[in-house]
Amino acid sequence: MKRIVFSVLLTFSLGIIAPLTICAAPSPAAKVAYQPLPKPGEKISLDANSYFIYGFEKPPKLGMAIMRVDIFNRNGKRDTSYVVKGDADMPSMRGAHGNGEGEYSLSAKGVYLKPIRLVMPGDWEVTLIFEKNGKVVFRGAYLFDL
Ligand SMILES: [Cu+2]
Repeated sequence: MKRIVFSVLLTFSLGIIAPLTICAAPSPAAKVAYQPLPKPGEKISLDANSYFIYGFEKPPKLGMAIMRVDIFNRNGKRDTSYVVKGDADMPSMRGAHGNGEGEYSLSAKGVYLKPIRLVMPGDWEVTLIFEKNGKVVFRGAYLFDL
C-alpha cells in the first residue's frame, strides 16, 4: 500500500514540476537578436562614430577559413578599441559545430582575425558581436551556403 501511494505521489509531482521547469528556461529565440548582415565587403554602421567591413580572407571552402573584420572611424582611421567575438555554426544542425563565442585576435596592423572551421557543406551562419567598454554594441549574423 505504501508503495502505491509513493508512486502516485511521484507521478503527481513530476506532472507538476516538469512544466514549471520548461516554462522557467528562456527560449533560445528570445535570448538575443542578431541583425542579418549585408554581404561581405560592404560598409556596415556600427554606431554613431564607426563602421566595419567583414569577410573571409579567401573564398571559403571546406576546412579552415579566416574571418576578417576591419573597423574604421567616420574619418577613415582604423579603430581597435572594440572587442570582436563570434561563432560559426550550421543553422540546420544548431549546436553541432559551434565552438562558443570565441574572441577575434587583433593583428599588428589592427585587423580583427579569427580562424573558423567549416567542416561540412551546407548552410552556415557566422555571428559577429562587437563590444565597447564591456558592453555589446552590435550583433550581426552572416548566412551563407558552402
Ligand atoms: Cu553540419
